[in-house]
Amino acid sequence: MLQLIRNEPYAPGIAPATLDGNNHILTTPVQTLAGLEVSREITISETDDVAHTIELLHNPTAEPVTTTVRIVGNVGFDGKTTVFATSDGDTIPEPTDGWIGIDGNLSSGALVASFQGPDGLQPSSVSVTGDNIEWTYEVTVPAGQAVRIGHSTVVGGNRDQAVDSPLVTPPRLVGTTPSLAAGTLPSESTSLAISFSEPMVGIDVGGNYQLQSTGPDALLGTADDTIVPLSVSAYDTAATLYFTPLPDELYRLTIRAAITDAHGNAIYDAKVSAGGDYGSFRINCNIV
Ligand SMILES: [Ca+2]
Ligand SMILES: [Ca+2]
Ligand SMILES: [Ca+2]
Repeated sequence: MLQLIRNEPYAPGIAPATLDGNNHILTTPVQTLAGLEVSREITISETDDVAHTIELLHNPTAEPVTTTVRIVGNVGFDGKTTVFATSDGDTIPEPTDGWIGIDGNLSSGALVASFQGPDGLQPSSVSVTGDNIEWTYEVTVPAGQAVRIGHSTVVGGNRDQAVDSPLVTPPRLVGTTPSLAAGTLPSESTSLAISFSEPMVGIDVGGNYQLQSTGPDALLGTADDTIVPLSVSAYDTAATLYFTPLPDELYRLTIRAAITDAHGNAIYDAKVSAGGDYGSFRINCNIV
């Protein structure tokens, strides 16, 4: 990870970094950039494959310093670099995303980058370009004070492992009643209960679900699809959808990304994101 203040790189030269007594926190030497004393603390967790980095910006002057901090990391996946998920359910890195999942298009391990400024400070921009991830903050450090910008990287053997780190824990769809494991529901079904891995926001809003059937052309996703009216009752980790008895047909249930956990994380499912339509969770079911 490279840090730049007003495009000047933080490169503290040959002075050695220091380890704390437990060998868990690495502190890099101080370099003065744009009037700020800049250093970095890196904490490696033994238990969860997470590296936490704190960019420490200390203002030793008597005036506030406002500057641009750009943090650039090489993710190491070269030309295969793929953003497979972000916290809001799409694959677009944005300043509002709490985390970004990146891998080598399923060819190797995966990582999740999480960045949170102090007091809710959001980056002004985030991008993944080539195999670099880069985020930029506009920061004002008050006179005589310090600002810490934290970011963390989780490494996993694959997408699921990286995303299931305690740092991220996006909600998952646990299952349905009746089960959709076989891809079917009984004919004339009138309800479907959906359970999630944690309490969810927005699960009680009917508009956050869409049940559609193929319509006359027997194809899903075309203009003649029929939207099935539904109602929902929900609490905590579960929602039950109610509808009039469904005739035999192919249906698609879309669970919208507006349904999130308490931290705004959208539902994550590797199979769906790999299909390139991660914004909503879909179940194709033949009702027979
Ligand atoms: Ca996003
Ligand atoms: Ca969660
Ligand atoms: Ca159709």
